[in-house]
Amino acid sequence: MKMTFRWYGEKDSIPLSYIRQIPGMSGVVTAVYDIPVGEVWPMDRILRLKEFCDQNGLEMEVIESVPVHEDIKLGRPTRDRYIANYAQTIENLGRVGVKCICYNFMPVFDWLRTNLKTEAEDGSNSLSYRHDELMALDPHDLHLPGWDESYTPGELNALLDAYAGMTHEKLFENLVYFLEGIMPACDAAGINMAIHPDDPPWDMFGLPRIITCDESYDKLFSAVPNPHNGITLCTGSLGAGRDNDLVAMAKKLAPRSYFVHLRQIKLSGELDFCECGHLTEKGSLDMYGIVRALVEAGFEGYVRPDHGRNIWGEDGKPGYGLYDRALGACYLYGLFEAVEKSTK
Ligand code: CS2
Ligand code: MN
Repeated sequence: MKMTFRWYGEKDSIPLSYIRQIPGMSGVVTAVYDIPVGEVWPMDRILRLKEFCDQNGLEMEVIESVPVHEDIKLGRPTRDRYIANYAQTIENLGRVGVKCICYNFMPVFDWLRTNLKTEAEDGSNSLSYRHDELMALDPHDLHLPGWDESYTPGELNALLDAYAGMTHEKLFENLVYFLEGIMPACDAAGINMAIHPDDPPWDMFGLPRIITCDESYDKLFSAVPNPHNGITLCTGSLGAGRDNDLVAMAKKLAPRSYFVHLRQIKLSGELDFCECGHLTEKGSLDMYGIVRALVEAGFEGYVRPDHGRNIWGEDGKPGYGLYDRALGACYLYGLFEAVEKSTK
């Protein structure tokens, strides 16, 4: 296992010099953030990022994310150009030693929450989701904190219209088309693709979501068996799905899990949840059981603590402050050490 930490590049308020001081850190998970989605990441930008990491003694073997252009998800004729660009970015990243690329295939929106600062009894705060509140929102006029607000209202409406009639089957076919298009570049570069599950793992505003449960992965691997077609096992995303048994999934999916996001959530009601500290006793997910299942199944990929709370007066980027993720990293590192030593 290699423990990593997400770093939002030069604009991140958390310096790499702090990240390297977190015990057990092998590297950071980062990205080039200011190239428009769909365009090739130029070599000089990638090298600059890599140089920052090198200077701070941190590896840059995982990229999160190289975003997928909506035209690819929609299956528009323009997708071939974007897929070729994506393949070129893979080639460029391979040249600097990147081994794994995290991406997602959610239409229009990435993760969705209804409150970014839900107060807990101990005075900390974190992200939470209330299904009734989300359903009351109008996707055409959405003002949700945290989600990608780079669309203008006009663009957003046009995009939502373009998805009208999109089915799960069609979206899945478009994912397969994309993967088949980039697998040769992954083979050549030695890079594993790691699809992030949908968060939360159910349809949103009538938009289909297709990476939500165990069967999604059976379908994914049988459609594209190439071993470079892998996954990011995100416990907090999948864990909101009440039928998902994360310990069983970790065991089964370990060989294709090149990247693992360990995020803890506390479930309530039928679909609601609140993110919380990483410890097993703090939430609904058995972190110890998940780590044990991964280790026993021979997992050797990258791990990072996913989404921390705001603690100690920090007012961090939602889910991505320093303190609680650092605590999470140490706790998770300890779980891995104990399980690895006891299973030898
Ligand atoms: C991440 C996702 O912050 C998060 O919730 O787990 O945003 C993730 O980076 C993307 O979905 C992966 O493409
Ligand atoms: Mn995640």
